[in-house]
Amino acid sequence: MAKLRGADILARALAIAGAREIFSLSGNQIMPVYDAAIDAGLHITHVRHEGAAVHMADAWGRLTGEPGIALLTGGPGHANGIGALYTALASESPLVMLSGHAPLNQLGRGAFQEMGQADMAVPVTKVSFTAKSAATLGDDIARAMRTACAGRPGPVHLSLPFDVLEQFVESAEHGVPNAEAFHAPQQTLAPEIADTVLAELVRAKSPLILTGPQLASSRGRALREQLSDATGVAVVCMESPRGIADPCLGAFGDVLAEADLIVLIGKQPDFTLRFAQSPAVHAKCKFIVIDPDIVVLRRSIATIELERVVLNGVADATAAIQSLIAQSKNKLIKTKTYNNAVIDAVAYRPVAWKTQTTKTPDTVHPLEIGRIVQQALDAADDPILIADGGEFGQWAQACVSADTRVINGPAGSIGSAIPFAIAARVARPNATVIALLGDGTFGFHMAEFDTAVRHNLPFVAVIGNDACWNAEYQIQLRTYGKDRAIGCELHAAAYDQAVAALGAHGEHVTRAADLPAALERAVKSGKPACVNVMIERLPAPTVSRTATAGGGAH
Ligand SMILES: Cc1ncc(C[n+]2csc(CCOP(=O)(O)OP(=O)(O)O)c2C)c(N)n1
Ligand SMILES: [Mg+2]
Repeated sequence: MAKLRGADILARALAIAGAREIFSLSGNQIMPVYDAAIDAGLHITHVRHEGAAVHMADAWGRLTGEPGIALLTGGPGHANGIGALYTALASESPLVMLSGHAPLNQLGRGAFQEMGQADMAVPVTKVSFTAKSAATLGDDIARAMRTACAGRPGPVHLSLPFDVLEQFVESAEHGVPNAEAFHAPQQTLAPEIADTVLAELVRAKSPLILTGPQLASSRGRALREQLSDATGVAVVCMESPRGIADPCLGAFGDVLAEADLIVLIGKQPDFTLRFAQSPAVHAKCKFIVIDPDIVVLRRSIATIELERVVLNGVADATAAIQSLIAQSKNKLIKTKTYNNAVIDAVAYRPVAWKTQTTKTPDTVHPLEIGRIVQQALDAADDPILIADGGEFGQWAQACVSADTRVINGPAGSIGSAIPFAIAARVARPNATVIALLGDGTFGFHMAEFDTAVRHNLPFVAVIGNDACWNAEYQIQLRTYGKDRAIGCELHAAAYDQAVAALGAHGEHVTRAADLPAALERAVKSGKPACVNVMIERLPAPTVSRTATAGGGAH
């Protein structure tokens, strides 16, 4: 009978699950998996920092709906990956972080890189555990992948002790589960409950449906549009740490308080929704809460207060939406005036934004960058927008859009844009990927330009370079005064030259008139590219019909 190593079982299990792309940084503890990857036909994108591998797995999860796989070495490699899990957790993105681990038979004796890895990952994962034997490793992988996608999607961690990876088992049949074992069961919304939700939506004067970041993908967007068409009720997806003040949601904050019924589908009434309290939400507004997780559901009801919750239920967000669409049976609930008010508010941007230009010489206004990048995205067959960073990231999210967008999300954690862009090219090899990010943010994973060059994964990073950690600088100006600004200055660094030295294409732009040609050269270079655009230090936009164009604190 054929003998298989634990590492072979792992690699075969991933292949059976369809997870052929692995984002990884090598290390002693995982070299058996690299070896096994050859026979299992797995492809490895080898990065320059473990955090980048986890961000890539995160973007993969969001873009494909299947768990992204990050493979890190044990101890310090594992520790480097932990921070990036938080971004994925908050964005409800399915991924599996596999980390090498000291051998089980050496634990407690000071093994090389011995560390309580599973414990370390607990706060930033749905489930975190350590494999115990080669014979059960296949089931472990299946459980990890199922869990990542089940209910509210999110990251899962599995540590892989070296002796487990090297251990032999007698037969493949016992070790590698079949394909079904990797798929998560769905929690559906019973038709009677869906009927009750629909009846409440009909009864309400100004109903609104809110979803969480899980529904931010292009698949999610399509589902939201179907739900809105079927019910005549606006469906708004929230995926920003600025919550109702997310400039991408326009003047949404202006109309939210008029809602008399809010249906939360997998959306938590957390800080982004100002805990569902007045004045952001009307004190008399009623709620229907549907959540895949009973613990989160209970917490949400307590936050909102029981007497305001007319109905609650446990169901997966996508399954709940599908059930509502099915039960509406195309008997369109008459579109309400409030629905149009919400759509108008979300689409609202100050008129002045269409023409606004910079006031400072040798700089470009973020809105000018946005207009030019939008044209490039609109001209592409398969555009993917990535946005990340402080004040510039907020501008980018407010004024640039694409059907497929990946942002740093509710975690408010900057730095993931370059890994996101690279993973987007792995997931969609023919896509035009444009990332907009601040100069501070660019520095986090600048070395991944080398990864993109080595793996031939072209994308364009457009930096809004204000030589500053401006988001924090603006806090200092607002809160402590101009003469109390400290520590947040950066050089107006030549990031374009830095990436050129790594084999990528670089452009430096100080005038809006030069940007279209620079961007075109960057896209056409066929290389990973950085367009380093000098900008003013502007506060992030606040979009409200009562605020002045282009300014305002947040
Ligand atoms: C991982 C992480 N570290 C620090 C912060 C705090 N932070 C938020 S925005 C920001 C400044 C970002 O600078 P840059 O990318 O240049 O954008 P700018 O605000 O200058 O437009 C900082 C430090 C954060 N959100 N996440
Ligand atoms: Mg900056």
